[in-house]
Amino acid sequence: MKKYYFIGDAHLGSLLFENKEEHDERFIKWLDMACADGDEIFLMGDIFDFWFEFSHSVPTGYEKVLNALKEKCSSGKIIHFFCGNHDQWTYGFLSGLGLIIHPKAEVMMLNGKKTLLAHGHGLGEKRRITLIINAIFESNVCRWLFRHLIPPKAGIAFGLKWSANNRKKHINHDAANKNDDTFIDYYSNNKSEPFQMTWAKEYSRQNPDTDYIILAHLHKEENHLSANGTQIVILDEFYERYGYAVLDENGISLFNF
Ligand SMILES: [Mn+2]
Repeated sequence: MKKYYFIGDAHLGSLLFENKEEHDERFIKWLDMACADGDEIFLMGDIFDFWFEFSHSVPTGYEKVLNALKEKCSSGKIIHFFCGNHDQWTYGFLSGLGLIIHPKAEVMMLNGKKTLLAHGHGLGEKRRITLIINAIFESNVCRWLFRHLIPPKAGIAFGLKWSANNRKKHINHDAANKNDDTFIDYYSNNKSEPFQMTWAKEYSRQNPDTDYIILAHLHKEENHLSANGTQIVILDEFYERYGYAVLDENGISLFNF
């Protein structure tokens, strides 16, 4: 039986963090722990707050984290990288470190259990503006233009700002947290069921042989057993509560680092 570790939404490098280096260090410490104890590591998306590979350069400031990832891969550790909505623009650099890149959702057999894995953005999404933004981000034409026509320095600055503003907007929308300037996601206080959970329940209904569904993106931990017996797990974020999950012979367990 193998032991698998899962982590998502670390948002490394975010302009909203007071001490980015400290946050990077904590992520690397987690990686050390997970690699020492686990067989395979799953990075479930939005590990970076903005990752974009230009034709001749990649974002700076992530060197320590990238070196740590490269070192683990070189030592033979299997590390999966599921693209999130903040770090979906990779064109060979991250796979060059040894990471196994998954641009989309995947179904894998983990310890004989049928497991659906994805970052989770866009799944069951009904908000028009989010669908439009997702389509732009995924468009090959837009990606090519951004990679080749925008100077990398300006592109990265824009990306980090977009990311931080995005989060701030969600915070401001949330009346209960109007005065709270921390890194709280909109979904954390949204009363209705997240689209992703509704989507996952429907997926389980249509694919009742699915044992596990593991997602991230919502910045809020969920652990739900569907009517068909699928365990739906949504990972917590890794910047405040430092959530992560482990899958081994005892099933899935959720922890805080
Ligand atoms: Mn996300």
